[in-house]
Amino acid sequence: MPHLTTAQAIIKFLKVQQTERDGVTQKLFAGCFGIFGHGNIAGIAQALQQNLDFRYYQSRNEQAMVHAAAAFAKTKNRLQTLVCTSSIGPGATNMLTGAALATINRLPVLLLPGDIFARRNVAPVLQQLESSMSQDASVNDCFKPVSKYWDRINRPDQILSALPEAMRVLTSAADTGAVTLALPQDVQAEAYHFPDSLFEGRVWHIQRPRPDRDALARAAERIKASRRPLIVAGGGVIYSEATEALVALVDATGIPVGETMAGKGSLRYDHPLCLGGIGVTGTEAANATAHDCDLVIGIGTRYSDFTTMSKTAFAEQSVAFININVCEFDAHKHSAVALVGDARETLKELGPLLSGWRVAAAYEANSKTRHDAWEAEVQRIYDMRNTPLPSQGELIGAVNEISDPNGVMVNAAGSMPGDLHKLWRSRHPKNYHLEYGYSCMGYEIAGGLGIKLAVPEREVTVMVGDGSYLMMAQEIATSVQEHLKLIIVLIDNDGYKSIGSLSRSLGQEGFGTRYVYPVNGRLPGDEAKDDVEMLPVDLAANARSLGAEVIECATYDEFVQGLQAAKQRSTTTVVYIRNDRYVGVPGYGSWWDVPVAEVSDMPSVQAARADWETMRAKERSY
Ligand SMILES: Cc1ncc(C[n+]2csc(CCOP(=O)(O)OP(=O)(O)O)c2C)c(N)n1
Ligand SMILES: [Mg+2]
Repeated sequence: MPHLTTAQAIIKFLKVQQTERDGVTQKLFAGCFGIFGHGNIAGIAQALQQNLDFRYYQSRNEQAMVHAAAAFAKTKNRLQTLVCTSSIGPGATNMLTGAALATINRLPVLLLPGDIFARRNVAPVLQQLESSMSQDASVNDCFKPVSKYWDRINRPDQILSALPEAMRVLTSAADTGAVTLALPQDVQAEAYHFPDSLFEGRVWHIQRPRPDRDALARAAERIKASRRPLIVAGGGVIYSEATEALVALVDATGIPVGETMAGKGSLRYDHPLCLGGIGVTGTEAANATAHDCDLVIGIGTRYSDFTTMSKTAFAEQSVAFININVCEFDAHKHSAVALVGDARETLKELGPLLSGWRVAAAYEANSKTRHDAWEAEVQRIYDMRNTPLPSQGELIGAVNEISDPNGVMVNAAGSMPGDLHKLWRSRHPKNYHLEYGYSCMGYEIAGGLGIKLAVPEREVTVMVGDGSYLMMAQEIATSVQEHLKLIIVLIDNDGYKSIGSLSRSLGQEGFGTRYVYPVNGRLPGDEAKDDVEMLPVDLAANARSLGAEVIECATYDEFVQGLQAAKQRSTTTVVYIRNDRYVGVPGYGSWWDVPVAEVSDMPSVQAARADWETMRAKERSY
């Protein structure tokens, strides 16, 4: 019966938790990120100090450390993750955005925010949210809707039941996300005689559930009866390591594949039936195929509005769905034949039931033609040489061609996700790391840090816009501290290229999306064209000040040289370049429902509203 503080017992427990899948066993937690304050200094911080075999990493911002943990877990296909400890109050609430991101992307992270005194006599402690209605309220209650499991540990012995529940959720393919254990600062430091059994190593077997046999038979019949089936490959394909099983099914049946943001890389870009990204940010090839398909086979996708083009992508009147998903909730979306099960095992069991069946030769040939035409379009954009400022498409091309094919590229928000979804040539399933469940500005560098921690042997290239960079760049310092080298491609266009273009599409002239000085108390938008005064902000100098090496480039050729030089450096290197705010990659007939003001004095808004109403009428209820 070891006599330990609650915090010591938690760390001792976490150290011996393992996962196993396909016979491979590994530690569930690779360590702990944390920022200390009075809410965790005597508890978790003290426990980490006396458990140096459980690696502690500093971070500069609690939100960033949760992003790093989520990116780490994503890179590890959710078989491993990191713990995040914070103080109480602002340190804790800084983690909320990270928690939401992890839960929405179905990525396991364990959050240990400090909490107010359980014993209450000294309340209100510094940073306590007081409530006249209850003494059981704290800011940590905000974690409830963004956590898949939430608990507050008011007595040391509560961890005996809370920790196993937390582990169950973290290791559940269907139910994973952020797990929050709020730890009152007094309880963390309180000792208790914990039973030895708590610290016996435990292996959490990650299951590969098989789908219902009858449902599988129904799905096979449905596929054989289809004429223009299309697979939508989501993140589940990659997390389940089902990419080879997918290739086998595609090769055997001739069914083409469109990929979601999380699913891109399910097939190599040069597979003849890989149609690339699908949906709002999708390719001409995938979206034309989606428009006419009569059967959608969704694998490991939750069908966000980006995937369904706000329910307009699949336009065939009789279109039906088959969903392979380990999560029952997702499997049943769109009145589908639901195959509730692991992607890899389900594909393997579906294969024999389709044996001898293949799509019509003309359909397959058409898919291949579309693939080839799309590849030519990508090359056209890669080869564009816009002046005086380069276009984003050609910069993406350079990064794709120069980065290590075995490396990882990470991005999350701005205009880049859409361009990357279309243009990035994925060479392996982990080549393209897009956080697009939450599309959170500020994820990029923190996420890159988590990825590099997960796969230190791989080259990690962070692609980040100036807006995202300004929101959260401070983890450059952590990457330098930990010798976790990142190549950071910083694309500066003095504001929001993405929201600027969205704003113009709504008739709103880019209002509030440019980083320029106000004129007569008003911030100029795109209507002001070049007649604006730029700000004296120097992001290259900023990156240098955080400890990165910086290569400033002015032209495409300098950018190519800069990328090559960055690969040779041993420390985090920022390749800085400005790009054109207005030269974009075409939309290829895509649409996204962003409601336009119903009444306005601006004729441009009224016109946009009329267009919106036409498209709104096309939205389907599948
Ligand atoms: C935390 C957060 N706040 C706001 C948004 C909405 N948003 C999406 S993209 C964007 C601008 C991104 O600017 P930048 O990183 O410079 O990329 P660019 O659009 O210029 O490519 C904003 C404000 C968001 N996605 N995340
Ligand atoms: Mg920008």
